Amino acid sequence: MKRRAALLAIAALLLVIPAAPARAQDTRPNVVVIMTDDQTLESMRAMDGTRRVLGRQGTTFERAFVSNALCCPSRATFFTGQYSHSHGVIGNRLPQGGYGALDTREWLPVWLQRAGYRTIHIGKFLNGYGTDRPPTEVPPGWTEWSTSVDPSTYNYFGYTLNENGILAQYGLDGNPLYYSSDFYTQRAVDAIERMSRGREPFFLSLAYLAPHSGGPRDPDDPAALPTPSPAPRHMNRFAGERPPADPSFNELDVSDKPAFIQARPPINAVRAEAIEENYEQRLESLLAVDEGVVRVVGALREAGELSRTLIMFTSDNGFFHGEHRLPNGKVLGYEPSIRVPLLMRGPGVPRGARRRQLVTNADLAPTILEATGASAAGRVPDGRSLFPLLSDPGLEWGRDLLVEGTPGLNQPAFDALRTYRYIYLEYDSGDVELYDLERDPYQLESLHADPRHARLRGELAARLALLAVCRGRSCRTRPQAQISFRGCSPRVRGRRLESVRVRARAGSAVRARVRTRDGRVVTLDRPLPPGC
Ligand SMILES: [Ca+2]
Ligand SMILES: [Ca+2]
Ligand SMILES: [Ca+2]
Ligand SMILES: [Ca+2]
Repeated sequence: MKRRAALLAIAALLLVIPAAPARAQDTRPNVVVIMTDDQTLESMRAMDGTRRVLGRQGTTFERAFVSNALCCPSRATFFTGQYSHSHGVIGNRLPQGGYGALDTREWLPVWLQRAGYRTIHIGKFLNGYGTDRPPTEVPPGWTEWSTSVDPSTYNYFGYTLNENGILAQYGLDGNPLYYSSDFYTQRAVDAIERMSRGREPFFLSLAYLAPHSGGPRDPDDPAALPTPSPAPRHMNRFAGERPPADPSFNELDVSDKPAFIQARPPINAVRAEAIEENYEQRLESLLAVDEGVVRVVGALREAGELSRTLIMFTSDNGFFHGEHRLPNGKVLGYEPSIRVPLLMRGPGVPRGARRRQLVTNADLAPTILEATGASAAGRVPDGRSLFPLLSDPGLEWGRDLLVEGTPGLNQPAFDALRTYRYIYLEYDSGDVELYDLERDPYQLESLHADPRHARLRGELAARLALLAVCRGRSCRTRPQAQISFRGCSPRVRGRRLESVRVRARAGSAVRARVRTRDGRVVTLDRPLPPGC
C-alpha cells in the first residue's frame, strides 16, 4: 500500500516537472562493483553463492590480473583505468603512494557524477584514507559515502566509518550485527533500496576488508602470521582444509631466483601450520562476503533493478600461502599474487560464459565508462573496455600486460611484462626472472640465464622498457602482423610468427588467429576481396 502511494507520488511529480527524465526512460545501467582485499583466484571455490549468482548468470574472466599487487596502487588503478606509473600511486604510504598521493579531481566517481549518476562508496578505500589528511574529508565525486577510516579499517569489529563527513564507530563491543562484512552488506542493501526510488542510475562501489588480515585476535590464531577474523558463525568452517598441493610451496631450489628470495629461509613446521590456519580463516572470512554478494543481487532483484545493473566482482590483488618460500603477503609478480577473480553480470554480459583472454584491472574503469556513456576527462586510461571481449569470445588484442611492483622491506621494486606464455621481470636490484608458463606454470625454474632464451629475453626487455612508461594507446601495442590476399587466399605476414589459423567469419570476412614466438596471440580481421 505504502509502495503504491509512493509510486503515485512519483507519478504526480513527473506530471508537475515534465522536463526531468524519468528513470524508466534512462536506459543506462546501474553499476555495482564488489571488491575484496587480497583474495586469490583459487579461493573462489569457497564462494558458491557468488559463482551461482554472478558466474552462472554472467561471465567469468579466467585470466584476470592486477597491474600492481598492492591495495592502494591497485585501487587507484580501478578508479582511474591507469597503470601505477600513470596515476602516480606506487605504494600504500606517502610520499610514493597512499590516498594522499592520488589526484581525485578527475577519476571514476567524478566522471560518473558528471554524466548524471549517483555514486556511493561503502567499506574499505585507499590506504592512508583518514591519516594522510583529516578523517572527515570526503573526496570529490561521491553522492553517498560510508568509508572506513585508517587505521580502524583493519578491524573486523570496532571500525570507524566516515559517513558523509561525520565519523561513527561500530562494533566496539563485538556485537555480531556489526561484523564489518555483514554491516557493509546491509549498507549496500539499504543504498540499493534508496537509489532504486530515484530517477538517475547509480554506481555502487562496495569494498570488503575480507579476506585481508585484521583484528580481533581469534582463539585459534597462529602466533607466526596475521590472519583475518571470520564471522563468528563461520569460525572453523574450513578446519582441516589444506591449501591445494602446489609444487612451488617452500620451493626447494631457489638458485634460479633473485637474491631476496634466495635469502629467505625454508618454511619450517611452525610456519607451515600457521599458513594452513591462515588459509582456513581466509576462506572462512569469505563466506560472509559470499552471502553479501547473494544479498546484494537479491536486493537488486527486489528493487526491480537487476536486469539493468552491471555487476562486477573482483579483488585488489592475490596472496601467497607458502609459494616460493613466501608464507604470506603479495606485491611480487608471481602468479598467486597478480591473478584475481573477475566475474561480471548484467546488460551486454553473456550468461554462463567464460573468457580466456588476458585482462587487467586497468580495464575495469574503461568498461564502466562504456557501459554508462561517461567519459574520462583529464586522464587517458591505459586499459580498455572489456565489452568487445564479452561480445566476441575469439577476439584477441595481442597486447602485453604490465605488472608494476612496489619496493618493500624485503624486496626491490620491479616491472614485469606478461604474455599468454611468458612473464619477464626486471628488478631495481638488477635481478631478472623469465618463466615459460606453459612448461612451468608454477614458476619453478627461471630461464633468464639460459642462453637458448637470450633472443626472447632481449625482445621482452625492449618491450618492457616501453610498456613501463606507456600512456593510453602505447600501453596496447600489438604484435607486427598483417593479413592480405593473393586472389582469394589470405596470407599473414609478420615478425616471429609461430602459428597462424585462418577461419571464415560471417559476412564474407576472415579472421586470422596469430601466435607469436614470445607467446602473444592476436586476431586479424579482414573482409574477403570482392567476388571471393
Ligand atoms: Ca589488498
Ligand atoms: Ca584470526
Ligand atoms: Ca581455525
Ligand atoms: Ca627453482
